[in-house]
Amino acid sequence: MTEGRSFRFTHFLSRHPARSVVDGLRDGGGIDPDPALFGAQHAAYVKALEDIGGPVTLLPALEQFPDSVFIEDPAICSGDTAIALRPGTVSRFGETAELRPTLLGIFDTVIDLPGDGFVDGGDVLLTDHEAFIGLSARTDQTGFNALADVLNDLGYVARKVETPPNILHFKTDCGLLDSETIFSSCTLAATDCFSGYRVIEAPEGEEAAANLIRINDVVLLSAGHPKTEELLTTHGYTVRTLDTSEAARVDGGLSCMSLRFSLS
Ligand code: CIR
Repeated sequence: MTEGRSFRFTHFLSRHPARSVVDGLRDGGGIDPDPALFGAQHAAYVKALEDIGGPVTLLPALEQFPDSVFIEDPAICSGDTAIALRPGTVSRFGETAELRPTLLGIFDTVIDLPGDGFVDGGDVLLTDHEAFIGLSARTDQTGFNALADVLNDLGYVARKVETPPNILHFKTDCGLLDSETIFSSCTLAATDCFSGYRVIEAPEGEEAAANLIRINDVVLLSAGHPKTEELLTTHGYTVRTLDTSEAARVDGGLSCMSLRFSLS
């Protein structure tokens, strides 16, 4: 049963932000996140996952990895399978090894990304039958080839996308709304990478809203995007907003802070 597998989830994995998140990677400098406020926003995020989805396995902070709260990047999950990835930036290389034992305890199958290419989970958007994989500063062609093969065996056809420059991850600028519909920044949508899908574009000035996540019957949206909230509500989606100001200070958003899956 693959219908709806891209947004119907029963379980979640998340990792508490470390105090070292103040050293998290970010484009162009910018002020540090406040670890206490980040912790509070993360707790609200976890609560929302529990409310609309199900149990969240909350892993402890990893102080040696400032960006480890962004647990989406070292792995991909689909059904009873997890794929342990190779993140494409040196300070995050070790996150996969930290996460792997947890994956082994949850999933029937854990596949290590074959070869020596790099993929960040933030560059992969799964629909029910396709996998959009964005080449980026973190995800390379070798990684794409390896992941495409693995995902093919799980019933996904891979689509390669050239993520426009200045966009960190493919999913920085898009999110799934339902099996046929993708919410995207105008910049990403203009590449025509979503042909075959209905696309709803982020209103002008609200591009950061694009990193939303659909979980069961609810769309989680970053707070502070009133035009997007109204647009999505008008389209019939049930929207819940969450404050992600501290994640945004280190280039993170809603999708990066959990792995979402459905166990049989
Ligand atoms: C990084 O640059 O790796 C982190 N500061 C942000 C990662 C955000 N992850 C994501 O969009 N999937």
